[in-house]
Amino acid sequence: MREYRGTEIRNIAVVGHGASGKTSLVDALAFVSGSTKRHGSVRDGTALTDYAAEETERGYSINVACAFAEWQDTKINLLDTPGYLDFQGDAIAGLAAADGALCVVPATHGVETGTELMFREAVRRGDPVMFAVTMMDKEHADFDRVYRQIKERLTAKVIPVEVPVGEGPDFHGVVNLFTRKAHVFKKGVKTGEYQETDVPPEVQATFDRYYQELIESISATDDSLLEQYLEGGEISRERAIAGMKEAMKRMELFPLFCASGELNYGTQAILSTIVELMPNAVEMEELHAFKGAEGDSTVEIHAEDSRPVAAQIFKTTAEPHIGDVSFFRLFSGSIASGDELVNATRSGTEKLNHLSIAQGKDRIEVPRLHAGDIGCVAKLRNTHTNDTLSTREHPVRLPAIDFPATVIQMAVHAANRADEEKLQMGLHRLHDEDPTFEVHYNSETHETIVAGLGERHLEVALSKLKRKFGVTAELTRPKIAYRETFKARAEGQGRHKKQSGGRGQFGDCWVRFAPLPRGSGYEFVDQIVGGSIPRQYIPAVDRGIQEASVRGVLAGYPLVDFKVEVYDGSYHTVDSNEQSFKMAGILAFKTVAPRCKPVLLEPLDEIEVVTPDDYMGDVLGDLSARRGHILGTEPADGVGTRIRAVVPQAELHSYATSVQSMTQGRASFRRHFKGYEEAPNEVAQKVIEDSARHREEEVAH
Ligand SMILES: Nc1nc2c(ncn2[C@@H]2O[C@H](COP(=O)(O)OP(=O)(O)OP(=O)(O)O)[C@@H](O)[C@H]2O)c(=O)[nH]1
Ligand SMILES: [Mg+2]
Repeated sequence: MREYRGTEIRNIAVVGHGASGKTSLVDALAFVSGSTKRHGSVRDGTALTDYAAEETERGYSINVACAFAEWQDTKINLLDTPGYLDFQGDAIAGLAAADGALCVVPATHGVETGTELMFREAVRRGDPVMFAVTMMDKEHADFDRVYRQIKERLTAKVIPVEVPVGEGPDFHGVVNLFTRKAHVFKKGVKTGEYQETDVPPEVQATFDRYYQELIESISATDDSLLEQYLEGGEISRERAIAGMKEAMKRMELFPLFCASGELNYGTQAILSTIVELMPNAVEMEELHAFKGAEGDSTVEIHAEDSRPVAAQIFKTTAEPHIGDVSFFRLFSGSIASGDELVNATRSGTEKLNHLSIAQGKDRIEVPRLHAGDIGCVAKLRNTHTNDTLSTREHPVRLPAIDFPATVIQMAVHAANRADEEKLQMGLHRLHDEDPTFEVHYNSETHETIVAGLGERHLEVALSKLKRKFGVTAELTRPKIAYRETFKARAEGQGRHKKQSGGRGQFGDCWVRFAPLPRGSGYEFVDQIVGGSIPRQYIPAVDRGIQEASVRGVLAGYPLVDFKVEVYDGSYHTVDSNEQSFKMAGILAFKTVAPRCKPVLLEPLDEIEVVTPDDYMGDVLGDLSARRGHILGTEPADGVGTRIRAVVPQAELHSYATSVQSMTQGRASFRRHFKGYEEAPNEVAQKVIEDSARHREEEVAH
């Protein structure tokens, strides 16, 4: 394979809703270009870019995966992305590595939530987008309907550049509006071969209608073209294409194509169009990187070989026998196999052994990669997704990919206790592989918590744990980290006295407890006068109280937000020591705490739901049913309404799943910890009873 320079490279993310035909289309594009020898299939588990065991087992994409098609002296890098919302992080990573998006919409189902989401994300990033209506061969395929849907739901600036010949089982060709030629495919031949003909009579009327629309749309984006058009002049194909490419860059036009990934119909036209209309890797949008490991000063990044190297890792996969494979976009400079680079974020060096490009699961070694290209390398020592590799002379950090925030949390346990250590290691490796999969230890509930983008996401993570790290793990509903606090002041004594043969123990203190405002924590005030407790023993009283307050008196949850004043006590010249005064502190807590009107505090999250207005009533009603307190609503640009509410964590379990099903997957939400509030009495009673039962069970065991 020859070397490609940036001007001969296109980086395209293939995005869309789940099961819209992206993986099948990528396979078809690579196959008809001749870059792969075999046309794989998602159903058989042989598709080029669905090669992870988790993907072939389930029949859908989970990881962003790279393939390429060499076409018309150009290397088209295709980033196949997952459509399910649970794996959205990888779809965002795919867009981050690309300069343009191919948004796939099935001719049968049309525009769905995932289509909308990914289209908007591509536009937000300023990437040109082409639409491909796939599955044109399927029963009930309807090109016109999908076109209208895109127009209504996504953008009025979509414009067909092709017309299908036949639809559904009769689909057998595409007519290009620019060339006025039809590609007619022979039934049963799946190699992408076609015959070129004039516009078939049965599509002439549609052709004329769409042709008119196309030329008007392009003219509308360019004054000189408009003038030419209004004066009745013919617009040449070259002028029209150049006009379209410019309009696409400004996101004023989004061309629409049609194809069947299964039959390889219409795929060559898509390849040619990517070469013609999509920006090459050197034309990428303006990009700045931060200089050095810290600091905000930036430097412009250009996809030129002569510039310093800057490559960003957008995906890492951990494989049992290979180790980590890091996929990167080379945004600037050129690299050769064996080069040594630095990771400015983590300040280590990395050697690029066996520099490669990926064709699905196959990695093809290459001697060199030029600015703008996408490649991969195995076994980097300490470089993870989102890190930048650059040179020692010009260390830079590219802006981090903005991965979506997690929406679901579960507790995770190794099925076999002996595997606990392997579990922790595996979980952290999974996080390195996928930044949207998070792990942390909750020291209040003593549970390891995993967080992700949905139930499916966490379930797939468990499969990976088993396959890659040999650990069987289970997910359970996370315990809620309740706390306790006081509502009233009280005072009393803690007296520890023990006489056991030799030297005794003696400690005695008088303390006053008082509630503090929410979030103040713990405060200890020494008010001893006249040495009723010697100086050196006072910190021991403090320690004793703190130690005891870890288990509150109501339900054993940590006691917070209170003040302790120690104001009197007594001691014994021989028998007193630190240990005795710590015991006195513990006893004082046990005596005084129950008199301070202890109450249960529950953790609350602030959540923000963005929903189309159609579902607003349902979402609000549901939030109220979850004891939510609505803070406010406001319009959310182009989507519907943004609702802000504070909801107890105990009521938010599997909220992500409920809100998805309530809104047909059209709402999105974010949550973050807000604080603690007193739990309503009936909630508190239940928690206290549960905790008492739990303690009884523990004693019984
Ligand atoms: N008849 C027909 N079936 C297709 C076509 N493209 C895809 N399919 C089938 O539709 C199903 C989904 O296709 P995929 O290519 O996996 O879709 P995807 O968009 O990659 O799905 P995710 O990875 O889940 O986002 C598979 O069973 C394919 O075989 C097509 O053009 N025609
Ligand atoms: Mg797929």
